[in-house]
Amino acid sequence: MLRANTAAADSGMVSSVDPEAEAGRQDFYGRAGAQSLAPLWRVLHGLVTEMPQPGCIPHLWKYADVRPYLIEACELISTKEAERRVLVLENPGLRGQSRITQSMFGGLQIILPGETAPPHRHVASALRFIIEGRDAYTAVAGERTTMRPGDFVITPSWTWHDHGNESDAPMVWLDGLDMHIVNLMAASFREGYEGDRHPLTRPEGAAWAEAGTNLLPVGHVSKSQTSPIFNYPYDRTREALDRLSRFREIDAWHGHKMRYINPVSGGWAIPTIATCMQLLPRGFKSRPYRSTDSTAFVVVEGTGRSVVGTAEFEWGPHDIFVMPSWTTVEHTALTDAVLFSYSDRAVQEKLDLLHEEKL
Ligand code: 1HN
Repeated sequence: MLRANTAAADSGMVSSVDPEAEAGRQDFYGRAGAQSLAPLWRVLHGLVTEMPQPGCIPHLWKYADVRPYLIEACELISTKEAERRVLVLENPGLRGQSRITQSMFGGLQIILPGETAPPHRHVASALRFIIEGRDAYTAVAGERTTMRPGDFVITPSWTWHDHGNESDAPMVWLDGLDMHIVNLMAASFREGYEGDRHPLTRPEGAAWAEAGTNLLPVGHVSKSQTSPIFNYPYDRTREALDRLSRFREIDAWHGHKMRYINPVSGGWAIPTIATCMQLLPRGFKSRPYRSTDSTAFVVVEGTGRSVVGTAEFEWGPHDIFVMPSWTTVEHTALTDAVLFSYSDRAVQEKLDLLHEEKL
């Protein structure tokens, strides 16, 4: 007979396992297994955990340590052969899985002067956050945008995209993708384009003219839940943060933090990936905060320190660090500092999963 404490005992919670009774069950487990049946009571507490078990751990990538590997990769493989020359930011708690957090992909892509990355499309949505170099382009659905450091660029789900660097310096950006969420639901498709470039069908700046100034063309119909703006330029973001900081009371947990929105709906710019930019004024020390959306941060400007759980990170421009789910974070800004961040918050909010705690 099933005792009330059996589930706890079998999951290691209580040490009152009766070895005789357990031995007697083995035969049952074997026969049930042959029928593709398994006892829930042996796994229940691992399935429904008392608290988030993020798997990913706090981690800091210093850009100065990473950059030489990006340069070396350029000598070893072309964009043509690699398709995308990306070094994956592998969370040390999730090695071999191409995850920066348990739900998000993060990688650094480098493209050299004169190189192009061929067109393709996929169901996974992507963000690019520009780290180094200027004036390379990405083309999305037939429209080019020129990218500069600090720009936040979107590749919406299932849109053709290719990249090219017509500048005279290497260009590096962070790629953030949601394919682990897509793959959880076995909803992934990918397609390569015949030819080196997808045709340009719209002039550069078209998307911004249509949706970038709190105006929309009369009769505009949204094709998707993703923002029609696909480049949020840093100079605009930085100016907004600066002006904001002059008249708004600072948030004790987040500093001056703005979310990137789809201006049509007011929702997140990408339906699956929450993206934010925050200004931490010099000397600001945030109060402890935790939330269930494991988050990757990219330092845009300034220097500071973050305590993430038991880890302590000293960061400067271009460094990248991870705050796992339900792990307390405290930021200290040594100079005025600007942090970009992305997470699965957009999904958790829609599904009523998000929990947060402001201490
Ligand atoms: C991808 O398509 C790009 O288009 C970058 O630049 C990184 C990582 C995994 C899967 C697809 C790109 C990617 C990616």
